[in-house]
Amino acid sequence: MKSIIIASIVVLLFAPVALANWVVDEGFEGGVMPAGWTVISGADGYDWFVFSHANAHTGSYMATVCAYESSVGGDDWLVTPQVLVSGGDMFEFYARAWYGTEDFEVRLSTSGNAAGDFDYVLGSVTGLGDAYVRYEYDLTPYAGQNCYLAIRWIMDFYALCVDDVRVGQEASPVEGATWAAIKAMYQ
Ligand SMILES: [Ca+2]
Ligand SMILES: [Ca+2]
Repeated sequence: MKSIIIASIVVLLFAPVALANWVVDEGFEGGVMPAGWTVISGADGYDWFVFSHANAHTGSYMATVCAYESSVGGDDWLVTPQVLVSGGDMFEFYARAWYGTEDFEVRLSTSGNAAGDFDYVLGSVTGLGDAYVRYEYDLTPYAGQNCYLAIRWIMDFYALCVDDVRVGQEASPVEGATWAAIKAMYQ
């Protein structure tokens, strides 16, 4: 009985820690661009959109963008909702080329969500092939700031596919360790 009471107290005390989780966790399974997301097209009028295809990383849907003319295509931004960043937060996603290879940048804005606001380049990828690769970026340097994250496609062959975009962090494992430590004290 004592252990049940202690366990209950521990759960109550540490529930907020356990709830710390992804602020954005988007697999695009709603079938349309989710509320709060923004897309910015280059000159060709082809935008990022949500599409059902076997190229999805998980489920049926992914976000994708294509272009048919390299002269005007491939300056296309997929922008997350605004997120208040906490220390230890990550920006992660999966990306692949439709075929051939594709190039893209990963950018962050601490102001607005227009293309010119993304002053910080978190990563620059060239030659991504047609198998999914997981990318992750530590957002700790931006803790305490309201940020937008963007994937800016730079056309190489034809199209870029993105799925399972997350901002934040996994539920902390700390509560498990604390629980064990407190149980040990009373046993
Ligand atoms: Ca998906
Ligand atoms: Ca475009």
